[in-house]
Amino acid sequence: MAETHAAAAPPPGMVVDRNLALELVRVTEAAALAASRWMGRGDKNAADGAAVDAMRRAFDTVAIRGTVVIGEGEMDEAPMLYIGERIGLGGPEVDIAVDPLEGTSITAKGGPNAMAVVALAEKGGFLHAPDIYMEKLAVGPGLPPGVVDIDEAPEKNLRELAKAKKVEIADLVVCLLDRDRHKEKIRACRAAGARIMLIPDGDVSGVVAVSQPETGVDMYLGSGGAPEGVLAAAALRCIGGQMQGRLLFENDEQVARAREMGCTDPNRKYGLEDMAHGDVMFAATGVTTGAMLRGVRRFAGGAITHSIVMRSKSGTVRYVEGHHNFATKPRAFVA
Ligand code: VTB
Repeated sequence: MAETHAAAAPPPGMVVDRNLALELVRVTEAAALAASRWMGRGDKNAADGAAVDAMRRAFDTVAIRGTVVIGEGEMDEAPMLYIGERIGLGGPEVDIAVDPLEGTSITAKGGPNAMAVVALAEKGGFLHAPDIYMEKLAVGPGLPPGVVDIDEAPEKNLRELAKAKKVEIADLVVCLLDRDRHKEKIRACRAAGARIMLIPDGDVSGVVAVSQPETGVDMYLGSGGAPEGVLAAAALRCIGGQMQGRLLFENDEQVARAREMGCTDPNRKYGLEDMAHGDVMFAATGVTTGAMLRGVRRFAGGAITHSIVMRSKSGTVRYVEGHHNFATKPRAFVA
């Protein structure tokens, strides 16, 4: 009898989505390579533009039918990777969240922690967050659910976190963006006895740091971009940890805009699953060296990149070191 291979075929979508997580790395590598040319050049817009352009081109080689839901802005304000833009070669329908260069100012100044970031979810998996501020609170994995809460004062959250981790509050480190608007939170954390780590920009890596013991960060606190909040939530879905977010509105127009995008309750407290649910993948490549990733190292004819890629379904976290030869690399990926 003729042998049939049909029975051995993988379930629909399986091979495709297994490969996708790793393919995303090529997209963040391309953006990081392009942005790295602008490191320390004092021009954050040029750095961002280079990353966006390279990431957009790299997406043309990925086997997805993607829709950008967290992107560079509205169609009329962003030429590429705008919200609603369709990207990819064709394949499974997925939603995409991007920050081609998280830390444009850091890159321009040659500071730490800048990276290119992409997350992917099944259709409808991401909160469609408008580009406004979000209040954020995050702690790492292995803690009792609800150990901290965005509605509690920093003192109380620190007390509960110290208890759960069986340490003193003085052992805890809280990471916040270095902004005047965080003065009161910083004061409260210090008054409770905690130590503070202030970062200049880049709160995606600030939030993710809570899930990486080697960073020494125990809690992330404060307001930053809402789109960055969704990207950080995608990462924590894969690597573990707890996070809550709440949109911060400055005027009625922002409330209306959020409503249009599906955020109908302005006071809603978003949990991890509300921001990124289902099978989620996350990839990031370092542009400048930080706690999580090494920056791009360029040399004659090539460069080395360092990336993280992870997936919520399997929980596998991979670090990928890419050695790029510019003489042989396809054009879409050469910075
Ligand atoms: C953060 C940070 C970004 O915006 O979300 C921050 O992660 C928040 O806005 O890298 P402010 O700078 O206004 O505080 C960035 O700095 C830039 O998008």
